[in-house]
Amino acid sequence: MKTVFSTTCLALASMLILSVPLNAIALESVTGKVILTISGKVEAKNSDKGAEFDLAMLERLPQQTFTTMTPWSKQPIKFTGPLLRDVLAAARASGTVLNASALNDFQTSIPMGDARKFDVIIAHHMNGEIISVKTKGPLFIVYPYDSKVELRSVIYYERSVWQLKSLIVK
Ligand SMILES: Nc1nc2c(c(=O)[nH]1)N[C@H]1C(S)=C(S)[C@@H](COP(=O)(O)O)O[C@H]1N2
Ligand SMILES: [Mo]
Repeated sequence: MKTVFSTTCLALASMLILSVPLNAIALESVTGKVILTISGKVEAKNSDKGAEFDLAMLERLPQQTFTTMTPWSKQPIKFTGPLLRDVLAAARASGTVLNASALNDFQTSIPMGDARKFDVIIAHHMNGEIISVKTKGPLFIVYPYDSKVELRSVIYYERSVWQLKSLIVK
């Protein structure tokens, strides 16, 4: 009886040890079109390239919505998307800098600290609609410019990558 019990305990314990970390590390596989690839220093990979995301995966993360003035319009714009820090956490990214690239080949570096300090989002909806590539989509890195004076500067406007396609974590 004692042996059966300890064997069961051992089996349960090893199942826990094996399954918990694996579930925590694994990133679900992509079923739709890949719109964001995070490579470099990421631990949760779902492809050779790194951590790939389709729209549904980004929409399953907690969503933030804010309305802010921007350099792109005279009217305030409502943006919705997951927090950059939550997307990075999903990819288990650790590093100091993000090298962001856009569909139009624009590139810029974003300090990782921005994701912690500010509620930066990777927006996939603008004024309640999917963002078309023509209108700076499908993904747009947006800072809550109206929430802090310091964010209304060219430093952060330049880091506001529209048509975002990839992030390399350095
Ligand atoms: N994809 C993409 N994102 C970009 C840029 C760009 O050329 N392509 N320009 C950056 C710069 S330098 C600024 S100041 C802001 C505003 O650029 P815009 O007025 O040309 O849209 O977007 C940033 N994001
Ligand atoms: Mo700029």
